[in-house]
Amino acid sequence: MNAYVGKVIDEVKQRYPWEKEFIQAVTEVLESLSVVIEKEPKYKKYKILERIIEPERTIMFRVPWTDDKGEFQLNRGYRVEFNSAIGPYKGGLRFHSSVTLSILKFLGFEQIFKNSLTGLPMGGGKGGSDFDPRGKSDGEVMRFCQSFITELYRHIGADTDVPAGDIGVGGREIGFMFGQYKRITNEFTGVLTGKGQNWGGSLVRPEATGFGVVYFAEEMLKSRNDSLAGKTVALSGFGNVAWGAAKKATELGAKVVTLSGPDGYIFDPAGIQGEKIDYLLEMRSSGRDMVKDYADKFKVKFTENKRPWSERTDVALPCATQNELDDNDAKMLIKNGCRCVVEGSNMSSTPEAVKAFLDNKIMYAPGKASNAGGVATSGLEMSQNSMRLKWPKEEVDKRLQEIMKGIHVSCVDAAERFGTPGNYVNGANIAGFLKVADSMIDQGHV
Ligand code: 2IT
Repeated sequence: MNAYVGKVIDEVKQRYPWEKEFIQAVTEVLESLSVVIEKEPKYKKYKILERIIEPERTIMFRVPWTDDKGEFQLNRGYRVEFNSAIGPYKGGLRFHSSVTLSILKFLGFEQIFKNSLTGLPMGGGKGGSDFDPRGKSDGEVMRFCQSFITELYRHIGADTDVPAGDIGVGGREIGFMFGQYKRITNEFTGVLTGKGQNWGGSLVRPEATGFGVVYFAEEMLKSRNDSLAGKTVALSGFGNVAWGAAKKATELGAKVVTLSGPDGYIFDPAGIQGEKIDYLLEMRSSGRDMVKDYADKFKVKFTENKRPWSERTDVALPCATQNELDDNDAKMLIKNGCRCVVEGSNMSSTPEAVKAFLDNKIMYAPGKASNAGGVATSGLEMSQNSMRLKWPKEEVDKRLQEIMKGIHVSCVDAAERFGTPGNYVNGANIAGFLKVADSMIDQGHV
């Protein structure tokens, strides 16, 4: 590893020793950049690495709300405005009990490179709260969202910072937050994406992350004269990303056989298709967060407290959350003949799992490349909002497909140009970095 890169990684570890996920994300990206730094001394001269790993601004606040019994409740709210070199901060909000500043810094950092890869003018940001929507009533979720925005509204804006959904934040939450933002500011603007179809949302945005993952997988397979048709797919999660991925993979002729939740995973040998895919939406809106409901309804195998990676499949699409696929899982997948792993969640695989994939020449795509379809379509929603018009479904889907193809080409080209052909990790990190880093140099030391 390049000495400057090593020094910057060591400094992050010393400065923020408790930020485990953030250190993991920084280490992965910076290791990929070693070869770029060797070739291009300007990045060291302008201290780009030190600057790019420090958020431009971090907002932390308390979120008071009242539950249905009238009791006072309190959560912590955050927005990490990481990098605005190529556009307004853009990235989702996550509401989940596991949310910490480390998680949001890792997600915001990944978002910088992901957004750059889309080719659209979007900077990187992420936010959220340790609020857990599970088991909460609509009224409680609304009061929480209103309180959250009552603080956050002053920091965001259509040309400043445009949040969207992530885990625990879907159409309902975006609606409540948009309503409160509009009420406080007296402005109807594209300040959030993932909006409802009647009030500024883009068609295909709900499906976009999952569709994009599958379009990317298809591009990877195509580069080896192969395709998804006839392949068996292991999918994890059952939320928004898994839903879109199941839909599109099935449409392209693959058979999706697993789903997972916090309670375990299901195996459906007949394939998750048709009304079974629609049932994912019902499971999600029930707020129970249990995939066992699927097994009970469709009478298939449920395995408690396990992930689906021990099943024999050709392709794996992890679509649940970070570090959901470890060393052992990777080895099991490889042993069982899986040849293609495409991440739907952010940083799905641990560093050891990634190493196992690369060492074994598995086609592996990191989330920041393969799940960029979600934020890309958010970018398209912003464009439509600015123009005050709405594109038909076919137009949005066509643009999404083109963007995913473009990201695939960027990754392949950068990997090849910097000496590691076929390595999508290096390709994504390098291609995403160059545009942001050069923009930072152009704009001076700010
Ligand atoms: O991780 C992600 O890219 C998202 N949660 C979507 C962000 C967005 O602004 O649409």
